[in-house]
Amino acid sequence: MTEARPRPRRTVGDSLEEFERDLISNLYYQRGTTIESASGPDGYHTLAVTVRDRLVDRYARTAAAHYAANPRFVYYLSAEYLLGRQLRQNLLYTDTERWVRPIAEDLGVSPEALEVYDVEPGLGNGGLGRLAACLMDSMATLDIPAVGYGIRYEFGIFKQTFRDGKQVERPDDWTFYGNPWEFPAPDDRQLVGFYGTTVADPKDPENLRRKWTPGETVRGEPSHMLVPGYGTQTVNIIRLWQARASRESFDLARFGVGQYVEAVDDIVRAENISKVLYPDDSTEPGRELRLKQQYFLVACSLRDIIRRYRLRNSGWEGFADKVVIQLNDTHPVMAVTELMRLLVDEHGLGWDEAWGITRRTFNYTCHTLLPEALETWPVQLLERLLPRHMEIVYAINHFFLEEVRQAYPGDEDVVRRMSIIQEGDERRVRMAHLAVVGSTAVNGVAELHTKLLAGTTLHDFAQLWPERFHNVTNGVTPRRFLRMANPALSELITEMLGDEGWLTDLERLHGLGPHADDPAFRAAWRDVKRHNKAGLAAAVERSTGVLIDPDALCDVMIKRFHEYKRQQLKLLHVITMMNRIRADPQATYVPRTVLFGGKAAPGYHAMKLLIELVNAVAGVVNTDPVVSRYLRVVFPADYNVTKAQFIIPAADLSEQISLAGKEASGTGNMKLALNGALTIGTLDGANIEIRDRVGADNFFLFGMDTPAATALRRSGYSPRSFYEADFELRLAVDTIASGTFAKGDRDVFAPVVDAMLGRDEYMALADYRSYVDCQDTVAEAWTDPDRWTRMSILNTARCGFFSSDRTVREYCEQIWKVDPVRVGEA
Ligand code: OAK
Repeated sequence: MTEARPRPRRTVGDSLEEFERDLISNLYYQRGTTIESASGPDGYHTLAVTVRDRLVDRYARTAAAHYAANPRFVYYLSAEYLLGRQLRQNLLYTDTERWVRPIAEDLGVSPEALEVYDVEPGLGNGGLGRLAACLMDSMATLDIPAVGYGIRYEFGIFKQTFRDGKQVERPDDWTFYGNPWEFPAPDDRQLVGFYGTTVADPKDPENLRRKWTPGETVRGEPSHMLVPGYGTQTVNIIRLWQARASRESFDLARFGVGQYVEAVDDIVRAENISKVLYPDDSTEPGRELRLKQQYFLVACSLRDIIRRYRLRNSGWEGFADKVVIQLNDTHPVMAVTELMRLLVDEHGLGWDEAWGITRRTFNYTCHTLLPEALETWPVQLLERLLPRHMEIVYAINHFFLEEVRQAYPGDEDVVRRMSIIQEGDERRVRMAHLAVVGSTAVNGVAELHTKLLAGTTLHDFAQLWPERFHNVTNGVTPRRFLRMANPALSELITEMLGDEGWLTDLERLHGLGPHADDPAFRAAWRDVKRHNKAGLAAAVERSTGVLIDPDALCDVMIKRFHEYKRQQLKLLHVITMMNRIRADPQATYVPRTVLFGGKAAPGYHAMKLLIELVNAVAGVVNTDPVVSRYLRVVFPADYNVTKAQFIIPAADLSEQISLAGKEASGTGNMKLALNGALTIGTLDGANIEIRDRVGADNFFLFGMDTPAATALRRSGYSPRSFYEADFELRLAVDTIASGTFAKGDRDVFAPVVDAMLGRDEYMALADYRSYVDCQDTVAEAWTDPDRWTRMSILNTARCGFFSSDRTVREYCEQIWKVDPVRVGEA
C-alpha cells in the first residue's frame, strides 16, 4: 500500500452486526478456520484484523486528505518506540470496544483471555522510546500530518527474569506468532551503502562535491504500524525499517561446494543491522553495529521522505516548507550529513543552498544531562564506515568554526570547546554539537533541563544562538495512561465532569478540584483506588507468590535501574523501616508495600547487583514474621508498558528521587500523579513543574536542589561523613555489609556498600536523612485518609498540563509550524 495517492474508498461497516459478520468472515478466510475449531490465537488474530480494517479505512482517507492538502509534514526520527499493546487501544480508538464483549461472550470467550496474545512491541528502552509513542499518539489525535520512522528490531528490549534474585536476560522474539498490526510495504524498499571510498568531482574546484562508492550495500524493507488519533479520523503511521541482504548476497558458488555457512555470510551481516535493540539506556557501548543501525535508519528514512515529497512537489526550494524532521536525541543525527550528501552529491545543489535547506529542515530534542549519555563516535570508525559522511562533517565543522571565530575573535578556547570534533588521543565526533549546528531549533524536555542545557552542557551554543533554544516539557497520553490503564477512575471522572471531553482536553480535569472536599466523591475515589490495588495484589501474588494487602500504602518505584535515579536510596529507606520494626516490634507502623519495577542494562554490573539486592531484601522482609506485618517488598520481573498500565493506577506514592539536576524530565512521574498517586520527589526534571501545579501541600519534597548538590560536590563530598553522623543510615548500610541479605555472606553485596561509602556518585547518602524524614511525613499523612484522598484528587485535577497533546501543540507552535489537516468521515 502506498500512502499518498487518492484511491477508491471502501468503508467497513460501523454496526455491531457488520462487525460480527466481518469477524466471522476474517476467521474463515484470513485465518482459515471455523468458530468450532478456533484456538485462542485464532480468536486474537481475527479480532485484531477486524479492528485493524476499521483503521485501514481511516488511514486510506487520511492519505487521500493529505494528498489533496499537500501540507507540511512532521517526520519524527527515533531509534526507539515503546508502543505498548495495540488491541485495547485500537478497540477504544475505533469505538468497537462496546461490541466486543457481547460478541465474545456469545462465542464463549472473554476479551481479557484474548488480550494475553497481544504482544507488546518492545522497540525501546525507556523514557525516550515511550515519549516517542505518546507524541505520535497526540499528533494523530490533533490531526497533525506526521510519519514516525524507526527500526523494526527483530529482538526488542530483552525479557527480564530473575534466577536466585539475579537479573537474567532472555531474547524478546516479539514477532514469533506474527504481528497483526503491521503492513509490509515492499514497494518502498531502499538501498543503503556502507564503507567504500570517495573520489573528487572534477567539475567542483572547491572539492565540496564528491562521489561515494560504497563497499557494502544493504536493503531496507519497510513495514508500518498504524497510529490512530483519538476522537478523530486521522490515522498516521510509524514506518519501521528492517535490514535485508541485497539480492546478490547469496553466494551460490560457495553453497555449491558445500560452504553453507560462508555462502550466507553477507546475508547474516546485513540482517544483523536490525537484529537487536541495544539494551543500553545511556552509556555508549561503542559498537560499530550500533552506528550502522543509526545510519541505516537515517538513510532509509530520508530517501522515503524525499520520495514522499516528490509525489506532490518538485524542486528543492520548497523542501523545508513541506518537510520538518525532528531528531529524537542524537541517535539519528547522521541525517544532517546524509541530507547534505543527497543534496550536494546526488542532486547537484551548491553547498550553501544545501546547507540552508538542511538547517531549516532539522530540529533536535535532547533527552539527557548525563555526560556519558552524550554520544560521540571515533573519527576513525566513521572514516571507515561512512567515509563520505566524515568528509561532510569536516566541511560542516570548517564553516561552523569560521562563524565561531568571527563571533569570538582570538578565542581559540571557545573554538576547541564548540568544535564538532573532540580532539585528544582518539578524535571523536560530538553528535550533540552536530545536531545543534545542523538544526533550526533545539529543545530540552522540562524547564529545569532546558535551563541546565543552556547553562552548562550546551552553554556556548546557547550564547551564540540563543534563539535556537526552546523548552518543551514532556507529556503523556491520557488515553493510554488514564482511560485504558484506569477504567474505573476514568468512569468516575466522566461521571463528575459530565462527559468524556477531558480525554482530549485534559485541563478539564480542573473541574474535579471543587469536589475534593465532597465526602461522597472522596469515598468513591478511595473505592476506585482500593479496587485497582486489589487487582494489582492478585496479579503480584500470581507472578511473585507474595501476598500484599490492598489496604497498605502502595509505594511504587518503576523506572530503569540507574545510579542517578537512586534505587539505592529507596532501598536504604526500606532497610531503615525494617530495622525500626525489628528494634521496636510493639510500636505501630503504617503498613506499606514497596513495589520496584525496572531493568538494568545487561552490562551495567553495579545496577544488576542492586537488582539482586532488592530481591534479597524482599526475601528477608517478606519472610520475617514481625517485619512482614507492616512491610512487604515486591519486584515483579520484566517491567514494561503493559505492566506499567497495571501498576500505575494502583499506586499511592510515586518515587521520583533522582539527584537534582540529573533526570531530564521523567514521564512516569506524570503518569503516576495523573492517576492520583502523591509524589515524593526531589526538585528535579518535571517534578518541579508537577509540584508547581499540584501545589506544595500536595507533594512530598525532600533533598538538595541542583545548586546545593553542585556546591556539595565542589566542596569535596564525603559520603562517609554522612554515614558516620547518622545512626539510622549507619545501621542501614551496616545491615547490607553484615551479610543479612546474603545468608551471612559479607562479600556478595560488598560492592554496593563500597560504592555508597567510596564515591556515592549521586550523593544518596547526603539526601538520606531528608528522604527518610520526608517518608515519615508521608506515613503520617496516610493515617488521615480524608486528607490523603483530597491530596490525591487534587493531583489528578491539576495534572492536565502533562498531556502529550499540550506537548505536541507546543512543538507545533514553537518549532514545527505545522497546521492540522482534518480527515473527513466516511
Ligand atoms: C536514552 C538514551 C540516550 C539519551 C537519553 C535517553 C533517555 O531515555 N532519556 C530519558 O528521556 C525521557 C523522555 O524525554 C525523560 O523523561 C527522561 O528523564 C530521560 O532520562
